[in-house]
Amino acid sequence: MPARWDETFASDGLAWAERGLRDFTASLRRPEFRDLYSKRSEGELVIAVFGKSQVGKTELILRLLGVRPDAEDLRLALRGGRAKGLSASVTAAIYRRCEGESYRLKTPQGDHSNLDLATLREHLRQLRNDVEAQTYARLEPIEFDLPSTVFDPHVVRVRPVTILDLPGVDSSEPREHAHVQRLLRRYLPGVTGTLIS
Ligand SMILES: Nc1nc2c(ncn2[C@@H]2O[C@H](COP(=O)(O)OP(=O)(O)OP(=O)(O)O)[C@@H](O)[C@H]2O)c(=O)[nH]1
Ligand SMILES: [Mg+2]
Repeated sequence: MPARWDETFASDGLAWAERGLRDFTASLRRPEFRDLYSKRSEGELVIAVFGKSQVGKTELILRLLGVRPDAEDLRLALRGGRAKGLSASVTAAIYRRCEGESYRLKTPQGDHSNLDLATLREHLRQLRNDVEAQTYARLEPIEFDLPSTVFDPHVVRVRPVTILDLPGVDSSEPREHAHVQRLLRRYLPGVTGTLIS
């Protein structure tokens, strides 16, 4: 016998909606989408930063997260050896603060911890080579753990927020265009909001 709406609602609160969202989330086949939706259902905001190449998207995110403006070596490493003016971020990325003193980079190809900045830069250089050679086509965000020493100690995190760094839409490197287009088509419809920089 079908349950009456008011009975279900009165006894179950909004649990039915949460169950529906869980089932929907579990049904998503693409793991990177599933992860973003589960963050949303946990109340975590997911914001994507989208815009042209070399306009300061990565810099904006680092500053929003509270990375110190004078952490120049980190910024250089994140460019993966790319000269100023050339497109730098080659795939979607998420940055997090961690308590240790070293860097960690997690990609679908491996989880690299205890990194110094020179090694981090080399991993990113290799990743770019793989994207350009079309031997890397994974769309999950790569994840950076950044040590607390590069953060301004006065910045307070008020609410969980995941900021997704995307490569520039008009990258200067034609060999990465197809990968970038796939990333944008994949992520822009699924996030809570988009910052256009
Ligand atoms: N003066 C100044 N320079 C900035 C600012 N924001 C970024 N830059 C510089 O502009 C360059 C590009 O910044 P990124 O943050 O790498 O730009 P992006 O949009 O992430 O570039 P892609 O990853 O290639 O798409 C870097 O050399 C930054 O140091 C800013 O507000 N002021
Ligand atoms: Mg960038």
